[in-house]
Amino acid sequence: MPNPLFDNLFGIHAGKTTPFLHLADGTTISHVDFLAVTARIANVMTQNGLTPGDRVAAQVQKSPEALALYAACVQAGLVFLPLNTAYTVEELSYFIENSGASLIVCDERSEAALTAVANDLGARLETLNADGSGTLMLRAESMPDVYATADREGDDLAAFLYTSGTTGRSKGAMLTQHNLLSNAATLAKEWRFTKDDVLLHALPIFHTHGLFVATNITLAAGGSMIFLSKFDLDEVLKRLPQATAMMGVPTFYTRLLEDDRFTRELTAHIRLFVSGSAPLLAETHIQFEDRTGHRILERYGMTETNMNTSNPYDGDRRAGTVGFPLPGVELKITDPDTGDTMAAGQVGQIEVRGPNVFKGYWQMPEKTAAELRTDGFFITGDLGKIDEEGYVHIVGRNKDLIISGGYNIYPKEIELVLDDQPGVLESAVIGVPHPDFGETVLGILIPEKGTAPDLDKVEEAVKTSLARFKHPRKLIFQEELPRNTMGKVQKNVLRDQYQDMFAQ
Ligand code: MCA
Ligand code: AMP
Repeated sequence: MPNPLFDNLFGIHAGKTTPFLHLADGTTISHVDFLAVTARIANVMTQNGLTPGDRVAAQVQKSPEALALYAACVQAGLVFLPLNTAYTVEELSYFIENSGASLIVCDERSEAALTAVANDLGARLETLNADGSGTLMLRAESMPDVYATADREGDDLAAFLYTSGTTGRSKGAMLTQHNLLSNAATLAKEWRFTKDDVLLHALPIFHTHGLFVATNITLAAGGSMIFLSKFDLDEVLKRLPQATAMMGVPTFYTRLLEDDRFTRELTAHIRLFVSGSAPLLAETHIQFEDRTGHRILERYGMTETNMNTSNPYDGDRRAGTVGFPLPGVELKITDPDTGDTMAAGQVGQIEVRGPNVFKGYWQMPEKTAAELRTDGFFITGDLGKIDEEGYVHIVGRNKDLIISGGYNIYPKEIELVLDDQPGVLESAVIGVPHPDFGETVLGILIPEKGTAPDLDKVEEAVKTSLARFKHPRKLIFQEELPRNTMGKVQKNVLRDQYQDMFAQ
């Protein structure tokens, strides 16, 4: 029975005893062993009563078992919903409830807090810890290591990835099997991945970059991964000589460049460095080439679309650009007011269409209609232009978004928490340049007349509600916010005012 995503990424490796994952402790996991664990987990989920189309919400540390959980969801036809390990229980509750998950998989440490959420929903709960322990694997051990792969069509859902919005409410982007498979196949080909590739994988696996771009491409090409639990500079430097490719957010590359051990010799075995998720400064690109002789290949994508553009593998990888639309992807620049296509060289909003573009937001038809046109073009919210040679440049954002170390942060979500605090009249959250994270979060508080909000209490409230990476790195008071004649807060004025706040 067909299941395109499983068959083409996982099933094709049946019987292969060659390594799929190289772990930090020097051991490896073969494709055969990985598939056996995958089947065992799929059996646990079926025994839990899950059937194709059900959602599985997972907030688990990066581990081979966590990756097998993703594979098992694909094999059993379940919709995988990976969640950032930094999310608070408050944030998680929303995602779990909104998605109507039938199974929650979490670290033992969150079990108590999430049991109530699971009970409310009538969902099952299994635990999976960083070392592979927990109820999920305990039950998996006694399960058969084969599983009758669920029948799926290309248009069936494979994953939900939650992405925040300018209104502060997160939306579940529905990605189909075909969205994921078509993009993996295109990228593997464009970036010349083969079975001989060894990808240094230091990204988290709860986002598009680490899960779909890095992992799916490696699987599509039949290569292997040095699978590190996180980006640890020493470990990455140690493992680079064994890898042929690496993918990262710009912070990975600036951190490497800051270390003298990062040399041309150390990267001699690598054939490709890829950067994305946030803008790579042209100066980082140039500095990287000077140090290593490698030109980083920058590409551009989104949760809703997977990857849209890429600099060329052969040809000029141009600093400050995100290259050309991928084969099968149409990209146009339109006037944000009229939607009309703009002439070459002019700046407008970026719209994309192709097999990579998601199906819509889960149970949010109005939001889907606002961003996904009936003709299939998706309005990305990014501002850009196409130059005379066809290279796409991203020049800004038409959405209020901060990208810190590759994580997206929507100011509205933080402002809602700040505005709620006693003594706070209103607030504005902005992104300002940061040497390590690219951008970081600054919170500006306007106190109510005659009051002085308690900063400790404000910080405590932020901590309870929001993941650590969203916390303002600094909170400052101001008497009032700059506004235009329409009364809209002029965040550009604030950004200019505080742009050197974290400068080195
Ligand atoms: C960790 N912290 C952060 C971030 N990461 N704060 C702001 N922004 C971050 N990105 C917190 C930590 O909890 C810690 O808190 C403090 O900041 C410093 O931590 P540090 O040890 O320096 O951080 P780290 O653990 O080394 O992590 C930094 C990182 C990581 C390696 C850059 O954030 C990372 O792996 N980022 C990749 C994100 C990613 O995969 N994005 C792809 C999204 P405390 O001070 O309390 O200790 S997919 C996407 O965007 C699209 C589709 C695309 O195109 O790819
Ligand atoms: P996400 O919501 O995590 O899917 O983030 C997608 C956003 O990240 C895009 O809309 C862009 O604003 C940004 N992004 C991704 N890749 C790049 C890149 N190479 N250069 C600039 N911005 C990027």
